[in-house]
Amino acid sequence: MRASMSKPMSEPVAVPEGFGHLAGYLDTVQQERLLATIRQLLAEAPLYRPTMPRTGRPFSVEMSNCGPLGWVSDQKGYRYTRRHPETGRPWPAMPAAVRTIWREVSGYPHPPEACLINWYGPGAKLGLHRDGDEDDPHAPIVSISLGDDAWFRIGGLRRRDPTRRLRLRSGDVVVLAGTARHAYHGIDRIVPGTSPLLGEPGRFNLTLRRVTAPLSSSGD
Ligand code: MD6
Ligand code: FE
Repeated sequence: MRASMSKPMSEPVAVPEGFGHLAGYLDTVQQERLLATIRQLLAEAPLYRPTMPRTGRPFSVEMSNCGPLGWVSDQKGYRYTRRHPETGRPWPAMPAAVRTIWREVSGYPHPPEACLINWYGPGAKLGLHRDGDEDDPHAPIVSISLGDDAWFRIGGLRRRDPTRRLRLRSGDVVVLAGTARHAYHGIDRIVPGTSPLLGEPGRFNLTLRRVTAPLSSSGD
């Protein structure tokens, strides 16, 4: 057949084992409450713009953290710190609502230690990456989206593996466990004006991580 001689039909790409997309996990009231909590945290630990290791290029995403540890990036590299890089103050405590979501969806018996807060203005994106700065490679990562829709891209364990994209909406929760925990993923772009939640274009994404490997099964 002539048609099949030209461009091959693209095959659907499977998501890696351990990937979970819990669409609409938070209802509107829960989203509004969590947003108010995030805004309070950001008054204490303001968003700042990280820079890339070596090149010092600024991220298009702005960041902050809550919890005992926070993920930071600057010319020295990626790492977890106990203090905000600009204010020098300890990160604010992780809100109970966030810890509850972790408990409900992570399937992991120890609490999260870091909650990275990403802010995407219109035009911001997050390049394809793997989250690999945590000592505990078995703990999943859980993410929560608030505000405008985003195109999330996920591939496999190698950067060159085929990828597929999914639309994340306000209130969605994503779990990267198992193989997916180590898969390449990123945000191509947000879709400004798709959610009324924030009252302005943009998107928050919270990613909850266990950083240290628990010493025992003591529950902390
Ligand atoms: C974002 N998310 O949704 C970026 N990482 O804005 C991530 O990079 C991510 O959603 C690890 C686990 C889940 C995620
Ligand atoms: Fe990530």
